[in-house]
Amino acid sequence: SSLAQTRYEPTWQSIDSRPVPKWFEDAKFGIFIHWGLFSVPAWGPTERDGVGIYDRYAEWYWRKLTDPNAKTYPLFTKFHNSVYGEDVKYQDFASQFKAELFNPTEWADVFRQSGAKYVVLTSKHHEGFTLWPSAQAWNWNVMDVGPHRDLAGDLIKAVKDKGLRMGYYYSLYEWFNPLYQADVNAYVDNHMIPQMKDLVTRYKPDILWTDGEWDHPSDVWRSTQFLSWLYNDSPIKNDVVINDRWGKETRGKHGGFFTTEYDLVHEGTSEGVKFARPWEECRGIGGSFGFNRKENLADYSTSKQLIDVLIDKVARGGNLLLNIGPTADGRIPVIMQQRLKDIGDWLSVNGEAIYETREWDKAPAIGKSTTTYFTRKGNDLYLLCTKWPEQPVVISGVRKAGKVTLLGYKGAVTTAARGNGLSITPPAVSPSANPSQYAWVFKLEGA
Ligand code: FUL
Repeated sequence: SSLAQTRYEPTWQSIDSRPVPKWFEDAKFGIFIHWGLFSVPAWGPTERDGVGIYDRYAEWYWRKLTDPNAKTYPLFTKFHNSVYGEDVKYQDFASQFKAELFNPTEWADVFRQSGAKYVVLTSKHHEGFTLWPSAQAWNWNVMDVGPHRDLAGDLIKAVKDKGLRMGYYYSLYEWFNPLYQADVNAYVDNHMIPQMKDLVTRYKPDILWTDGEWDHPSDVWRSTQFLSWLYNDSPIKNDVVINDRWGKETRGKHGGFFTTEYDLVHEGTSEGVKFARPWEECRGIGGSFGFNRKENLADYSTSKQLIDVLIDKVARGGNLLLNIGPTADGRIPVIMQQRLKDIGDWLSVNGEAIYETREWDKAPAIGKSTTTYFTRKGNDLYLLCTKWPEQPVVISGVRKAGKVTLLGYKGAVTTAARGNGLSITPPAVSPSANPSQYAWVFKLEGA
């Protein structure tokens, strides 16, 4: 292919010239998995404690427990000392991370039934503990301690066997690695780059989702050198997708797709921002990425809210990477499975309005109170209603359409020309014939 003939230089200009492989923009919905030693205490403050978004991340347990300057330090020390005792160190959690109930095939089934097209697993979070047998993380990986099993390798195999794409989250920085603290260049050369190359060559992931980039500029991380290898010489050079977290100056500027997180881009919000590249929003079902046992049902989004978020992101041209936090013993919390199942059931009827679609450039601006969204695919336009329309919906800019249908419903849908637009009259659907309880999609063929 023409992709294979291009040689990329270790500069952002060259790296940025590679288009994001189309499969990623077509996929629209993925599952993020935060799993690691933080899944053992599985604890952090919640919205009810009055803390901001980043302070609800239970995967930050180690850092928050050891940083007296952190706002939430008193909460973490109180919890830790009373539950585990002052003498228990975070490192001691490694022997309690056993994943004894982990069944990768069952997980992959849950993902497939959710309608997600890709999965991203934390191969190594900021704690530095690896979910694969990394030679660079001696005695600090899943084979040497804890489960004594290659979690990252077993999962990618099961997920790919079901026909889904899979990739890895990888944190460039590590909170407490002595090498990182003593000599960042040695860390990058002898630890970080070899680890990333090992992940790529060993498992051939479809995505490399880096993070922890903010601690140094990309030249310290040698990001463009690594990426030119990835794009030119690695076994995944044609299909691999990367994000934008490759140095303190790169987010929203360089790399592959752009990332938002609970609608934040660093400290700013993504509201109203038009991105120059494909992008992906990530967030949890609750307020944390790592499993947080302090959360209760009120902290979790409902299936309705999650489907609304998916529609909102896709209508804006983005993807949704929805996070789950498995337990240390290897289970996906049942309430999370239930949310994924509801999304999957909705997608099994309405997925054609999501997958492989693009933003409709004539769509009215999306705001907080929007309940009618649009996507397009080929000659077809989709109208996605997050509230059942009691009145006819007028789509301005569309004069006529061929067949108009309500997805999942057999009856006819009445349309009429109205000014410079087309009005769609929602049919009188009996509750038992209603294709959804969450969101409804009208398909306008040849619009
Ligand atoms: C952030 C990390 O610090 C969080 O823990 C989480 O992994 C999120 C996806 O990225 O920047």
